[in-house]
Amino acid sequence: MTVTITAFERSPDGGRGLARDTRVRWALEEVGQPYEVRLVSFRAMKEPAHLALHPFGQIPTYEEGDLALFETGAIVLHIARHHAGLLPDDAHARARAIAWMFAALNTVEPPILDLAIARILEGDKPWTGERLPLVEDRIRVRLGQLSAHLGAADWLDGAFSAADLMMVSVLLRLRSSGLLDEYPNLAAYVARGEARPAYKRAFAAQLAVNTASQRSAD
Ligand code: GTB
Repeated sequence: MTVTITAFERSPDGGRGLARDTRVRWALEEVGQPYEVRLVSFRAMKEPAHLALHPFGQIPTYEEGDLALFETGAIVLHIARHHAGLLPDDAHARARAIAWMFAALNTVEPPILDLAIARILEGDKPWTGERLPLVEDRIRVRLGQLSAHLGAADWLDGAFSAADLMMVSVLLRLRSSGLLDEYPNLAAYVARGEARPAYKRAFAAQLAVNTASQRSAD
């Protein structure tokens, strides 16, 4: 069955892998599922054809036969449940891996998104100087807790799983802030994720799109 995802026609990050199609591409690469990509412009994302797939007018979406999904957590979990390699077989270990996926999205990602909003969307506000250290400290609390859990382990709970794919994807957004470097085991954890051949293929694929769109704009 053909799998089609959507991605930015031109990502605001210029292809640094921060847009959320990268985590879906990574999951598909990990399980060896070929996929097609439909590129969408910001305008097309808000038009009825795309809104029928994604009620919030965002990317990525996932189509497989008559199944259409949005939300990267749901998409990656769907891929992991239907292919070997991203979730443990043991029922308890599987449930824990899913719990860590939720933790990445619901507990770790929100303060990281707050930082992106504070810097990018609200960077010119008079209160930004006071707000930024508060937001950064909330991230440090989460990173400290995550770092304590990970300790010297390679992955969150045994072998690499969709939990690590999601957590590394979320943490990657912090790279430019320098915050990750305050936690050497987390920096090494993210580097381990990025070193996976499947991640490299996913990154290269989204970069190729953005390099091509940059060329056509020149
Ligand atoms: N909760 C949803 C999910 O996980 O699927 C969130 C999806 C989402 O935020 N999609 C963004 C989007 O479509 C792209 S990934 N935005 C357009 C819109 O809302 O109109 C977020 C993103 C965008 C850009 C960068 N960047 O340039 O660094 C990083 C992340």
